[in-house]
Amino acid sequence: MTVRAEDLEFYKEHGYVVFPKALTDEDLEPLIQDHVAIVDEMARDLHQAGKIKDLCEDEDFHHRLARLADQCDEVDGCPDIGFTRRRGTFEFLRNQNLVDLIEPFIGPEITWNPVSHVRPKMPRTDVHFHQDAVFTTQEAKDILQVTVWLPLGKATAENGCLQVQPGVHRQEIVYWTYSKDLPQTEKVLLPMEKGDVLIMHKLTPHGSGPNNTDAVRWSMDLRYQKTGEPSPRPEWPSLVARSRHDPGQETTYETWRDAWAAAVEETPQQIRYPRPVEPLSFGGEMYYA
Ligand SMILES: O=C(O)CCC(=O)C(=O)O
Ligand SMILES: [Fe+2]
Repeated sequence: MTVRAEDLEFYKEHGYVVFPKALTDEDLEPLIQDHVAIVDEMARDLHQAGKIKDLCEDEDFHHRLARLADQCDEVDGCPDIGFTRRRGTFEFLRNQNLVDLIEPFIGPEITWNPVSHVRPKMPRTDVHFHQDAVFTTQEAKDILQVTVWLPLGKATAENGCLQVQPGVHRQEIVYWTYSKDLPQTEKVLLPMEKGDVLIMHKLTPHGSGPNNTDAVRWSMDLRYQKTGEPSPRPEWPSLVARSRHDPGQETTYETWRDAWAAAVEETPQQIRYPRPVEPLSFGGEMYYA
């Protein structure tokens, strides 16, 4: 799919843009199959530890993790990308259709950074409004970065699709204290289908309401930045997803996998960096072009 001038205009004005049917089932299948396997492993481990009675093998991908959680309070998600470091997931992070969409927003030298998650949003849970710009070290606070959000099934008002506050990014302010000081402006619901991709500015406030279904709302939220700028989470590995200048610089699966194995050995828990206490002007590049 090509990004049109009007898509970039919409993004500049509203701070987000949705690309319907940007990815095919074929693009998403390796990623989904990795997570089918991850949930299956979780089920077997829980069963072996005597924490669940039913493996729920007949449940589909959208329900199985929720049925495991029904049986065991300690299940509230699944291990994240760098902890499972599967090949299909790695390949997805640098999928050509995906990276083609990102390039007009940050340029041809594209790095995926580790402020990126697979998010099985469980029944009843919600996400408070925030800007993604706050998840960073102070050293990397001004980098050019976009959030890429995509559902692995249907995301609806009922299961807690993403919501955004359009236009707030144009204030060029980082609300470091998270939800507390965010301006109260219109919230727009973004129902999305599997295959749709949202690209969002790092200063756009967003969140999601409760998942009022008995299924998991699976999604990925990924961050991509211009290569060469500091990482917002330097203790965990990034990967060069595309380099037009020197494709030889693109990270291989083995390098990424081994770097993550070493990094989580050293830093197993996500670090919460100190944040300024007041909203502050954003000092970085707002757009690539
Ligand atoms: O998936 C959600 O509900 C929220 C995700 C989020 O905050 C993000 O993608 O940055
Ligand atoms: Fe976010």
